[in-house]
Amino acid sequence: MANKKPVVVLTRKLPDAIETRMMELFDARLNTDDHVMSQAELSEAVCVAEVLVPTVTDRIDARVLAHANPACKLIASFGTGYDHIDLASARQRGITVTSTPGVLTEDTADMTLALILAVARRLTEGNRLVKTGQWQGWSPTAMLGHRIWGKRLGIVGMGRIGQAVARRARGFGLSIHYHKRNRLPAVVEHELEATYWESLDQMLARMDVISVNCPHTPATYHLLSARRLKLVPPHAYIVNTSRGEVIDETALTRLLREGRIAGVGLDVYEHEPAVNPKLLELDNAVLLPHMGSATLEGRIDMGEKVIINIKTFADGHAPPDRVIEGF
Ligand code: 8YV
Repeated sequence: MANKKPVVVLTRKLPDAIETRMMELFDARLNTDDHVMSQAELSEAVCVAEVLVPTVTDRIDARVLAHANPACKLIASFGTGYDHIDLASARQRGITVTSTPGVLTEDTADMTLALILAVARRLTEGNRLVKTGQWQGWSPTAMLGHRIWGKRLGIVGMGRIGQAVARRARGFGLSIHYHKRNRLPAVVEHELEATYWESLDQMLARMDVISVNCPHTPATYHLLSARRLKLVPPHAYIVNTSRGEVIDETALTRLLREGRIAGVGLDVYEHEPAVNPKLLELDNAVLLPHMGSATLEGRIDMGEKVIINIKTFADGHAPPDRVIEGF
């Protein structure tokens, strides 16, 4: 990249401290009203950008990338997941792609535990009861949820976030089980006191709580398919803070409505921001608006990572958080 400041296009509004620093370092073009860019706007953005900073709300597909300025050589995504970017097209065009791994692990794991507790202990129902003035006072049989202490937690995908969930869950007395393509080293399994299940089907059939913590890839699309969801015991809860596409949302909704799954805690959806309308009607579905990593600290850390990736790249070095290299 030449000596002048690179043109960096931000598709969404980022925290003030990050935008200020980006304006000092780069020729940064901001999205001040934070609207979600259309595909046409994204195409225009890559046409002027030397570096594009997209987020999960942008679909950077082959058609968008076809408009890329030949000088556009870096997509420095603001987020850990990169399933919104067509990596094959980026690679073909010699565009390097980076993400922001590591800095939202703990926040997302916190939210996973929050969802497990919220579903099992009916937090949102209780909150609604009080706020709508319908609470008539304590009763021995009111608002009964289920204990999580002593139950089995099955983690689907045991990467950084899955392991952070496991560490927390042990503190809540859950026994840890996991399924992952590649088994963890024995020393890590030992530290987490985690039991490995090579067969996802077998694990799902024996858990009390299931947490989805794997990324969305072609291999994990509908990993929790209608067939697999039917293996889940009717008393079990499912939480997902990863990507909606990993679960067949239509099948999940149907099984919930039929009482064949006890409850769900979802932070992500298959077609977000759209949510299956039938889910909205269910008391046993705790639904959050993709806020697993939404802490100010986390967003600033993510922004710092984006800046480091761009700066390193602009200075002629390999950026640290490469998903693919375009050179
Ligand atoms: C981010 C996420 O906030 O990083 C991810 O993969 O799912 C979110 O928590 C979002 O991706 C920002 O682009």
